[in-house]
Amino acid sequence: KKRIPFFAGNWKMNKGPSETERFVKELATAIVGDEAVFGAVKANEIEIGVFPPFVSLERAKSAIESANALISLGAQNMHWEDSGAFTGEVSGTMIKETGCQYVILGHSERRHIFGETDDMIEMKMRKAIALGIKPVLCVGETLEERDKGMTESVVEGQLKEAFKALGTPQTFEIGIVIAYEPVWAIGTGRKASDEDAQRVCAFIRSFLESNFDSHVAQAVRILYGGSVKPDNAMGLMSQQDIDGALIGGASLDVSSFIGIIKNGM
Ligand code: G2H
Repeated sequence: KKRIPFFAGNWKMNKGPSETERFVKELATAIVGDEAVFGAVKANEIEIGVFPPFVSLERAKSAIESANALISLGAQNMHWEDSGAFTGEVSGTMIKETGCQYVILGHSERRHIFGETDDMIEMKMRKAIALGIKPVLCVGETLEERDKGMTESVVEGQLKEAFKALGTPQTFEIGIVIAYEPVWAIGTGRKASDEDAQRVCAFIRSFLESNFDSHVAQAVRILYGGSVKPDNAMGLMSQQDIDGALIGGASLDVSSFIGIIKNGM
């Protein structure tokens, strides 16, 4: 695979500033302490990223800098406007100022618990790209949709909506990442089989090929997310079209996060 595998830890609503600082230090030490992992990160053969809650981003940034750690940073969400009367929201310009290179958009918990619509996600996609923040766009079907054989049509619909106004292949040069997260596999311990995950990720790549071009299809990294653990990372990561993992629960602990990276790289 020519694409650089990305191991992204989505912390969800876990770790405030102090815990974040401790964790990032510990993670940096673990990365440096493992020759294979450190060598690969330094050579730009793998990428490791963390996605803390908003209030912990700044602390994460300074801990990453002071440890000189090669860890990418992202937020878990953002608003599509720069500022204004949007109580409780945080803008893309703000997360950019705190040092985020990435932002997760359209995570299923945002879609299902907080009612985020395809339209909102599309506006966030456009804003993130305009600001130079790389979106990690999440797509995936529910169990009901899967049982009805609708996986591909649901995923295709979500992709179509998210990329609606992003018509040209050049848009992708920023480094858009797509994460396939079957909703029924998230935090449930029920990972999709390697073959199922591969099939949908290949479908996503073919969507990129037919809607943009083959260069985009070959360049975009597609991650799998949903109950990734150290013992299932190898099988997933050896699939042709899976270029990394979006890891929730198992990214909260340094040894399991490193375990996934080591087994998956
Ligand atoms: C899916 C994933 C991270 P978990 O949401 O985005 O979480 O690994 O806990 O299933």
